[in-house]
Amino acid sequence: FLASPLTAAIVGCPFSGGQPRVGVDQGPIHMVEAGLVEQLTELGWKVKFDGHHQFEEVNGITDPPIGKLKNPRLVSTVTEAVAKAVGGHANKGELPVTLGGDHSLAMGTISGTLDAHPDACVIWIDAHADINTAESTDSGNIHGMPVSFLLGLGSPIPEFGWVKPILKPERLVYIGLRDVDAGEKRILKENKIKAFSMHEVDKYGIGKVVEMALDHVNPKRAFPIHLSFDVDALDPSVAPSTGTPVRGGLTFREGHYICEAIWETGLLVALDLMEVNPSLADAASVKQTVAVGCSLVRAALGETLL
Ligand code: 5AB
Ligand code: MN
Ligand code: MN
Ligand code: MN
Repeated sequence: FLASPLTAAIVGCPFSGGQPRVGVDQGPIHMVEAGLVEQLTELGWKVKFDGHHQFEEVNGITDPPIGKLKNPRLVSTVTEAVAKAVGGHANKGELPVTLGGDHSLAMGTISGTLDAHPDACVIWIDAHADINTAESTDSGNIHGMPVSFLLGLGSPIPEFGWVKPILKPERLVYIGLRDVDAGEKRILKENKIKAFSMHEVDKYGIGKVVEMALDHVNPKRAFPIHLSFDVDALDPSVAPSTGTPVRGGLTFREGHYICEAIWETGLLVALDLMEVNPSLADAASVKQTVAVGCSLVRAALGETLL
């Protein structure tokens, strides 16, 4: 699905409007400053990076809540722009690597991927399911909702009219869940969405879990894969600098194994690395989290241990 020479397009998204904590917009800036572009070049990729996207111009819009949803117009405007950027790269056979920023951005990245690769499946690595609807959300934070928009669940919101319900429930699988709201559990069951929580990771081991996840979402290993990785899937001891840490997460190796195994399929067409927040925790923790973010991206783009 990718054109040669293999080209990665870094889509830096300094955006935090999908959640209340400042600083997550600095995640992509720190990851690029840590040398991500050079690291991917070193791996043999042609890397396109024309600077981080500029979202300031929409920050001034009048944006009262719609129902419980916070910053709805801002999130909609930004994610639509991200969809165009990611879709543009994917349609040229490039592999978009979107750096967040909060996970509401995935509304845009996955829309962009599916525009270029309508058959693509989504592997969502997260402590959370991010599948609340406008009705089920308690927090009103849209980073907890992108999946429901992509699936077309919940009542339509005119301000998000550009988001097409293009993701089918059977093309979505989760790994790493451990903090799922009651309403989200109901939504997962009702829509028969496959999820491997930390319970299954403990029970079967990560190797088997990734195999079962691929068997579910990509039985013939024929569909392109969009990997959306929320750094909070990792245990807070591994990735402390993130807005909604939850204990009991993936180890360093389990997180990397997922990325390596998906790269080995030869089917990866898009990657998100989300929710790195360099303003949370001490300097050493920030450095550690940024470094882990970069190494997850490298693992997903073919870095091997031998
Ligand atoms: B993240 C929560 N379910 O809806 C909500 O970090 C948390 O992108 C969402 O996974 C976490 O606010 C969103 C309680
Ligand atoms: Mn670009
Ligand atoms: Mn999360
Ligand atoms: Mn998330």
